[in-house]
Amino acid sequence: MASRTAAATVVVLALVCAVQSSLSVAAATGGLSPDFHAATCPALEHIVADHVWKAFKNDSGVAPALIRILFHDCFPQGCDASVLIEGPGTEQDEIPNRTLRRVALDLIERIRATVHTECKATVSCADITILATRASLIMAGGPRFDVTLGRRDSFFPASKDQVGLLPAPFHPVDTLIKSFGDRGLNVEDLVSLSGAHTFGVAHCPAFHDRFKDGFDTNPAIDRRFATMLRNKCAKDTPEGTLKQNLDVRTPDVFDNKYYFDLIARQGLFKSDQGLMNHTATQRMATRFSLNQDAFFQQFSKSMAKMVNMDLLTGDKGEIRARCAVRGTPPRIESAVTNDDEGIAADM
Ligand code: HEM
Ligand SMILES: *[C@@H]1O[C@H](CO)[C@@H](O)[C@H](O)[C@H]1NC(C)=O
Ligand SMILES: *[C@@H]1O[C@H](CO)[C@@H](O)[C@H](O)[C@H]1NC(C)=O
Ligand SMILES: CC(=O)N[C@H]1CO[C@H](CO)[C@@H](O)[C@@H]1O
Repeated sequence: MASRTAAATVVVLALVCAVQSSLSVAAATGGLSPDFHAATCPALEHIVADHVWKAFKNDSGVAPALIRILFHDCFPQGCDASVLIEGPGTEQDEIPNRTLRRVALDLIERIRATVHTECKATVSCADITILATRASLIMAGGPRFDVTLGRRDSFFPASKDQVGLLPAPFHPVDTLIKSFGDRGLNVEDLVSLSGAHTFGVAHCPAFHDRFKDGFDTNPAIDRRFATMLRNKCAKDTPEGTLKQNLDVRTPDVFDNKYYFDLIARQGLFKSDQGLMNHTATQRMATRFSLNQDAFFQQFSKSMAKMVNMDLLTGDKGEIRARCAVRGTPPRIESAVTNDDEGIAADM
């Protein structure tokens, strides 16, 4: 009898331990897991891959467009699809978001529609944005990064102040290190994630500081490159309509040529070129120019980190019915605050 009780106690203890350790794993990853949707939406990754491949075949620019949208989603208030909300007073209304590309925003919404038809509203726009970005990155030649799933969408766009946290192209490296640091991203993350400027485009207003009042000397820009940019942007009317490739060597491929550009002083933004001109970043940027595997490895690590910034999980936030349209948080008087999105649903 006593031994049966003891055995039962052992079993109970073992169960408690098992539950506790799975709880602490869940807590460590915020309740996310790689197979979060496996039972409720087994075809998810197929649906994503299918849509992304069609879009990529039509316009490979959808890959850089997606990863920039993801960065702009995650950095201000976390990866919660807040950047996808449209209308006055949203993030898309703020200057840094005015050049997010329609072709990628529409793709995300098309995927959302198919997924919700096949699986009901079980997958958030935030998870879809990440899966679509990952698929397109591989199509463009880039590395695969690990993702855990189960994010929820925000009820609210990020505030103007939060969007203001996004780094600017004219920022010196010290400022970039500080702004990434404030968001839990380190110097390795800054140097590798900036490598996303190895594909995609920019518009003249984003880089005319590099040649407007004489050629930039801090850090110095290649004179022929600067002359080319100045002549090109002289024809930019109406302002902001001309496009310039971020990577002059292989503009559409995700590779390490961006770091070659920096060595040749042909980084487009001050924020790019600065990485080759600051003691905290120069060695790593040089290493990435010499070793694409090293770049890809760090990039994957840093992406996996970025997509886990400040998530809404569990019953916080919502699964948005349309990515561009915010829902209405449940009305619970005591819990209604403006600065803690999702809390109402948490009650
Ligand atoms: C380090 C700080 C960063 C600054 C200052 C910065 C700034 C910018 C600016 C000004 C543009 C051009 C906007 C335009 O004129 O159209 C741009 C484009 C782009 N950025 Fe960044 N960015 C940064 C980091 C990142 C990160 C972390 C990623 C992704 C991991 C990223 C991915 C891209 C891509 C792919 C484009 C091209 C988008 C397209 O072709 O539609 N950037 N960035
Ligand atoms: C194909 O790409 C072009 C250029 O981005 C875009 O305007 C068009 O809507 C795309 N078509 C489809 C079917 O995605
Ligand atoms: C940065 O550039 C300036 C001039 O262009 C140069 O004198 C300085 O040594 C560079 N610093 C680093 C760390 O590369
Ligand atoms: C892609 C996109 O929707 N961009 C929007 C950014 O903000 C401007 C100004 O509000 C809108 O006109 C654009 O539609």
